[in-house]
Amino acid sequence: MPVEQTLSIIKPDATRRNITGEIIARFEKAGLRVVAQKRLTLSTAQAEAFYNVHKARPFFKSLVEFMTSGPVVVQVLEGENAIAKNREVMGATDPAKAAPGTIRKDFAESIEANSVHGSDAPETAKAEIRFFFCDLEIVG
Ligand code: IDP
Ligand code: MG
Repeated sequence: MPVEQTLSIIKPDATRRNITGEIIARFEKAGLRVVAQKRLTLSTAQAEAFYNVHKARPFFKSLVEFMTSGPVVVQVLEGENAIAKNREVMGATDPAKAAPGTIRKDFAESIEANSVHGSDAPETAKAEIRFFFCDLEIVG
């Protein structure tokens, strides 16, 4: 299986509850390695740009407000099949539909405040990593 990198965000509902370590442990136990990481607060313009693909969706404004409501931890995760593996560990978008043992099943507060983001394909992973990190900041 190919070694991939994917962009992960630990969202404001999780930083507020001080559970970033528990979430990172889930990634590490699944064989994903944190090769870049920083904590920051997104501006409205940054959150709008990051979620631009969803700008026509009814939840867009609320999503941007939520994502700017507190700090996030942005990370590059690396490992075999990292993009799909991360999505598996995260669970479905809606915690009510997420499989047992997934991050969203165990930690998400709602379909919006669902604790984590993960890239969904190689092209989006590349663009989302570049959105937050330069090459110097990614250390395998
Ligand atoms: P994903 O994060 O599982 O890839 P997307 O469909 O890409 O899900 O949606 C991006 C984010 O938008 C979700 O993680 C969640 O925070 C929010 N979101 C998605 N669908 C809804 C909804 O129906 N209501 C409110 N927020 C939503
Ligand atoms: Mg998505």
